[in-house]
Order: sequence, then structure tokens, then C-alpha cells
Amino acid sequence: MMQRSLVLLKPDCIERRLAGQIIARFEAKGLNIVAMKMLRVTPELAKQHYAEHVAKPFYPSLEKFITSAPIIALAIEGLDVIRVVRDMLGATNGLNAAPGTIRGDFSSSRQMNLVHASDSEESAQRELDLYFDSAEFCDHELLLTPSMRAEDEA
Ligand code: FUP
Repeated sequence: MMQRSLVLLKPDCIERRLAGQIIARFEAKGLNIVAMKMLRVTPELAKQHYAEHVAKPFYPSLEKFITSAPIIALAIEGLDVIRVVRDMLGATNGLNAAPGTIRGDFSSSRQMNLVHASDSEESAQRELDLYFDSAEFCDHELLLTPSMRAEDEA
């Protein structure tokens, strides 16, 4: 199923200058970037984004981290992209993430795990709406798509 996922390259990713390498992985996989921008997460946006975690003991530290430097927000499109991107990220804690995954290769932390990605269709829709206006999406079909998957895989 064609889907869109909200991906955030978090402050640690920007600080460590890993954004290019990580975006390159999504490109190499054949996923489509349909929106992208750099922004600073405000405490208000952090509370909306992490609504399910706001009351938890680790939230103040998480908010301090996510607002500490700019992030890059991407909308990524592809077949089953919500699961595919989560699989590419690996387990939440970099110490548990499998080698070969983004967190497994680059992170040794639970909080500083480099990348966020939506975990369901519901959260993808909610999170895409938080970060992007509808006019910011650039719908397009890349010319090389027929070289990346068969027509009946659409
Ligand atoms: P994920 O879906 O992989 O982003 O992970 P969660 O929704 O479980 O957690 C959201 C963010 O909170 C993660 F990036 C890691 C962070 N976190 C902590 O900093 N401490 C905790 O104890 C749990 C999660």
C-alpha cells in the first residue's frame, strides 16, 4: 500500500552532521522524499508531537533535547513506507538496535537515537499535519520508478 511517513532527523543528527548519510539511505532504498524542511522544534510543538509521553518522567529531558538544535523534517512516500522506515531505523534504544539499521550503526543511546519515524497510519497523518501544510508537499513520480519495482508491485 502506498503510504507517507513523517521522519525527523533529530538534533543529535544535525549536531553530528549525519543528515546527508541518513537521507542517502532513504534515497538508496528507493523511497520518495515528497517534503523536507529544517526547523527548530518549540516546546509547544514538542508537547504536541510527544503527547503520549508528556506525563512520563523522561519527558522534560526529551523536550530539552528535541528543542536543543534544529531538526530536519521529511515526508517520505513509498510502498508500506511506515513499516519499511521503522525497520530501517531499528530498535528505539541504539544499544539494542541491530547492526545495519540506522540506530544500530550510529547511535548508542535511547534518547539520542538520531531519527524519528511515524509508527502507524494514524500517527503518520497526525504527525504530517503537525509539521507540514498541504502546499508544502511536492507530489511527483520519479522517472526511474519502473527501474525500481515492477508495475504489479504498485
Ligand atoms: P520511537 O517510537 O522508537 O521513537 O520510541 P518511543 O515512542 O517509545 O519514544 C519516543 C522518544 O522518547 C524516543 F526517541 C526515545 C525517547 N525516550 C527516552 O528518552 N526515554 C525513555 O525512557 C523512553 C523513550
